[in-house]
Amino acid sequence: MNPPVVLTIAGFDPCSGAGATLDLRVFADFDCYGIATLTAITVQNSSAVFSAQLVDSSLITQSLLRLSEDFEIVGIKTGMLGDERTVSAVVEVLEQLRPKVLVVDPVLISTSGYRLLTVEGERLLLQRLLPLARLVTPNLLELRSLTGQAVEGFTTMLTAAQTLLRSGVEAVLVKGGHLPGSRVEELLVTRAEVRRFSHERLGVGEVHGTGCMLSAACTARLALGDSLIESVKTALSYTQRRIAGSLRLGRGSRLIWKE
Ligand code: PXL
Repeated sequence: MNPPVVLTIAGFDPCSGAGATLDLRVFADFDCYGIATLTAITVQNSSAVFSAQLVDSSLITQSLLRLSEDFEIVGIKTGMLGDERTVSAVVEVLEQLRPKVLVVDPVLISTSGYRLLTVEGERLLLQRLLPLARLVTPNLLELRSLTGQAVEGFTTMLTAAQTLLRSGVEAVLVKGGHLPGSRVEELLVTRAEVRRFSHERLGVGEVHGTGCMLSAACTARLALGDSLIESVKTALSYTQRRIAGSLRLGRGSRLIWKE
């Protein structure tokens, strides 16, 4: 039987530590056939993002249309989208395609402080992309920015996640890694239930691309037909193992390698 075809719509990180090339590695790990539409070429190394050239939105539209007329795309993930023109090009195609599995990683700002989505793009993502999505995977800073609410602990994390559900997205997975403590709490919130996942902080130091990895793994598992909860559990434990196996190849953050 053929593997499911899964698409990432994301930026290019020349370190392969995040973005589309990392997503393709994750899809392959889960025996999904990965394809990609690039939204941007970034200039970065393992220490920082320095600049980015966005891909023309008409090229993105053409790429999405050509891929979707050819393949039966079972799952789609979005990562770095850059600006409002890209978000609206992506939304316009996805409103036609109505993919069963759409996972939105709301990539806003790199750890080094470089903006990967404009403010107007963020507004469009909230208003038009999230209503099409099965899952959105913000970290605490992204959750704060998307809801305008302070997020300082478990209770405020839950309230803000419930606010984000009002966008129309089916589920919110909040990554709690930015909160202090020896354990990391992750929270999955749908209209029907709240699940809390907790694990020991690995303490290996800054690892690049863990958010991309988690959302790509969720996309692959959902495309393979797992339930939302099973997909998230599998994706979280896979990401933990990969963080444990990360390497310091450059002078900055560790990069994902093997388990
Ligand atoms: O980790 C967020 C991210 C996603 N996509 C691209 C990136 C980054 C962070 O640097 O460069 C292309």
